[in-house]
Amino acid sequence: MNKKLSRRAFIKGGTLSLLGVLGIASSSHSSGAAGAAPPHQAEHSGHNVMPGTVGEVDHEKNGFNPSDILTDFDYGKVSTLENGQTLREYFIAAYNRTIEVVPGIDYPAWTYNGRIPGPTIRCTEGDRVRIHFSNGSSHGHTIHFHGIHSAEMDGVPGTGPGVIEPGETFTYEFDAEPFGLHLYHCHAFPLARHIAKGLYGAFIIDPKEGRPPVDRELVMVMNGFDVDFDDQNDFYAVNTIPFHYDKHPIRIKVGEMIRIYLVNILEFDLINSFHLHANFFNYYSTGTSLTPSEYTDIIMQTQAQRGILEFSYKYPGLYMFHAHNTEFAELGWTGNFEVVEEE
Ligand SMILES: [Cu+2]
Repeated sequence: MNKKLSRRAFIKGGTLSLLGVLGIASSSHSSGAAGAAPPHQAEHSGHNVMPGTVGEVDHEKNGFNPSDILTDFDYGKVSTLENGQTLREYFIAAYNRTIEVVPGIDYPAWTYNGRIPGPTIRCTEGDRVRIHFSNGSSHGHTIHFHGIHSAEMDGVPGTGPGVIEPGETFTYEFDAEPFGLHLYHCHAFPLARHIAKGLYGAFIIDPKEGRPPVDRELVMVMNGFDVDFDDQNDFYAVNTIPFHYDKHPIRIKVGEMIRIYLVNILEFDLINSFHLHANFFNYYSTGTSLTPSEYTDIIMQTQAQRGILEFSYKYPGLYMFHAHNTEFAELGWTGNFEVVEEE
């Protein structure tokens, strides 16, 4: 890619014309143009509210699909310790992997378990969490968990095991607290590079008594990709692939209670946001209380900030959700809920 083709140039030069050079064009089409669109878009004709990318990335080759990541919770290998405490063991390996971020653009990513975001680690407050980490990549990495634990288990260079070098392993272990929505990420330096390359994931600690039941729970990790390595993002997304939920709307039913675990790990930009169309949601900042901190249709998060959203839709239809930083939305961070009547 031309080094001069920075993100600002993308935008200044008119996103679509420049993206067109890269084999990307507006997929916003009228029904009359739908016949010329690739088959997957014809199927979803009318869903692409935003201009976006044409075609589909190779999810199989990538090794993960953002539609599956939404509901893919890793509860670990469960057993009981002698003291009666629940032990959850997780196996996380860091390795390099090429990810097709948008059709035709491969990104040399660093991953936990070959996917971005890494596995959604889920446990209950008070559980013993044991993470078997092995580094199969070509660089030294760590896993730094947000939560309460000893310095040795903090996953930062210079403390405890420090950086886990290629070929090495380390077992992080701690009691899960406090309940809430947290995250984990690599803390090796340069930090921005290690995060931007893809080493992060959501970490959910459920309250002992659980949260009130809902119909569906979804995980959304807001991220971005700097594909030309100029320390500016070229694409933005939820769960890695720009425009994915725009092309593949998330289907829910009228009246269904939805809970979203929303984490912002976006590097290089100070603030990210989430806006829900034609609706309002209860927001639980960091998920550390069962009482909502806000009733709103937009929240903003800086890097590592996270929170839980709860809502249901009153009317059927197609509803957008996206960053209200419109620049981010136009570069991929946009999606749709397809709300259908109860059958
Ligand atoms: Cu790293």
